[in-house]
This record gives sequence, structure tokens and C-alpha cells, in this order.
Amino acid sequence: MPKNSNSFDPDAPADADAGIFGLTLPPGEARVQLLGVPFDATTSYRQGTAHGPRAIFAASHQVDLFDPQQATWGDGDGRPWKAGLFYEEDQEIARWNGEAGELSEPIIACGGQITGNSELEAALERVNEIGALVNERVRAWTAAKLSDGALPVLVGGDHSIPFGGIQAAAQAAGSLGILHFDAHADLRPAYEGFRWSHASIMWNVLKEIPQVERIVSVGLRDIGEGESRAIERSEGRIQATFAHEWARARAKGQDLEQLAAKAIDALPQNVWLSIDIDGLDPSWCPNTGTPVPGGLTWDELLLWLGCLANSGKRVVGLDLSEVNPGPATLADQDSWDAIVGARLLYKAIGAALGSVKRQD
Ligand SMILES: [Mn+2]
Repeated sequence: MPKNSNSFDPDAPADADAGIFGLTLPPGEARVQLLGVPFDATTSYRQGTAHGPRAIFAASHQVDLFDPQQATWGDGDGRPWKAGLFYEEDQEIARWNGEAGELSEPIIACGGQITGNSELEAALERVNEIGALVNERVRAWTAAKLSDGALPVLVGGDHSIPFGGIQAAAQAAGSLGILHFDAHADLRPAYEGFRWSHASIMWNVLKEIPQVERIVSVGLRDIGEGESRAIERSEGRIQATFAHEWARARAKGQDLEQLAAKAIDALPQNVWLSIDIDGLDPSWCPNTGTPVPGGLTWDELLLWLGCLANSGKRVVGLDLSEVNPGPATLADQDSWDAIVGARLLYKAIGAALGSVKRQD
């Protein structure tokens, strides 16, 4: 198999030692830079998304690289692989995850009720410290890729992982919107005491990153009362399309594309795409950390991505999180969750590239 992108055959099977999506090219030649962030220390229900990056990488070798659907997205030509994709997994974060996972286990076991237990209080402090270290490491990586003119792509891990990436993109762009797919609003001020919890990502973004002007959240269907109030009080900074609203429009035969386009239209010019896989119906992600019935179908999520690519907005970066391969945690075992994740990752990258080319 040729080792550079000029003579690469996108229809040939991937080499066993090939890079992500079967590509093998020097990192400097890739316009799309992916970082695997194997971190799930604050996952409250089912651990395992830390294995997501490795499983998605393995499943990516089976993805067909020409995609006629993507040829209809923005200025995409259905060949996102031509931009060059390079993937690396952050081993320092993998080590932190090991440490934080052990410390957080007894805290999660008692639902965060640790007041007066000095040992667990110290453990919580260290987990929060590690969360801040992950954020800073992801921020620095993303900032470096953005200044190289690349598209940064974060592969989780749980949904706490993109905070630093969103921060870097917001600082670079000056004004940023987030298109957010999720069953959950992720607007808890902290969860089980974890300052950087997966359940708090959008709360932390709103509080800490003033350049984020608006979050458009899609697929929400499991929400706390406090989170619901946070949306009401945000004065439009958070705009939600709840899963029940979407399902009703679907059942009534309304124009879903128009609905999606209108929601996306409310975003500022520069957009970060944040996909928690549980925004999809759990049949597409049966092992995800906190599955909830209902949600978007595969084709509906792609309809949203197409609308985003065609919206005239510029996707400056993206993340995919909460993919849990389940029992198949080894790279050589196949996993439905990872197969869906790898394909969604390729589609999301195509949507982002289609949108960016449109702007150039
Ligand atoms: Mn989430």
C-alpha cells in the first residue's frame, strides 16, 4: 500500500497498521487533526467511554471513504479523506484517567455525599485538579492545531473532554456558537461534586467562556428542573430543540430540514460542533454511558449535519463523545457502538470541511 496521500487508493482495504480511516500520511500533511481523549473518570452510570477512541480508530478502517451524501453538503465533494486526516491518542490523559478513575469510584458509589469524610474530600479535590489539567492540555493542543490552520477534532471519552477545545476555538474566533447534540442539557453546576463533570460541560462553557454567544442543543429529553430553569434564564443564549418537539414534528410530517435550518440559523458565524452520541436513539449507541429512550435517528442527525454544512456557517472544530464500545474494549473486537461512532465521525468531519470550503 502506498504511504502517501497522492497515490492512496480510497477503495482498497486498509492496512492493519494504517492510520485513522486507513490513511497513512505524515502529520504535517493532514488538514484534519484528531486527538483521542481517553477520559471518563466522572462518568456517573457506566464506565467505558475511555475505550471509545481506540475502538473508533479500529472501526474507522472499515469506513468507505467516498460518500455521495457528503457531496451534497456545503462545498464538499464526498471525499473528506483528501484533506488528510491524522490521529493521535493522548497518553498523558490516559494516565490521568487511571488515577482519577480510582479516586472517583468511591465518590460515585455514595452519590457524591462525602462531607466530613476527609479522605474522599481530598480525592475529590484531586479529581477536580486532574479535570483542570485535562482541560488545559486539550486547550493547548487545539490552539496549536487552529494556529496551523487545521480542523481540530476531539474523540472522547466522556462529554467533559471538549471544554478546553471549545475554549481555544472561542479565544481564536472571538465569537463562537455551539451546535450540541445530546439527550442531556449538561447544565448542572457540578455533578456528584465533580467540577468538570460530563453532566456540566455546557454549564462550564457558559460560565467560563464568554465568547460563546449561543448554544443550540438538540435531542434533549432527560433534564433536571434546575437545567430547565437555566435554559429559561439564559435569555436565548441556550436554544433547545427537545426530543419530544422533534418527534412531534416528525409525526406530523413537518419539514424537518426547515426546522433544523432555522435552529442553526440562530448560531453565530463560527460554530463548534459537539456531538454526544446519546443524542441519537440508543439503538445506535446501546452501550453509551447514560442512554435515554427516544432521540434522533441516524438519518435525522445526518440531516442536521447537512443543514449545518449548507448554512453558510463555518465549523471551526468538533468533538464526538460518550461512545462506549461495551464489552468489546479491545481493538480487535468489533463493536456496534464503535462502528456507528466511526461513521458519524467521518460524516461530522465532512460536514465541517464542506462548511469551511464554502467560506474560503
Ligand atoms: Mn452530554
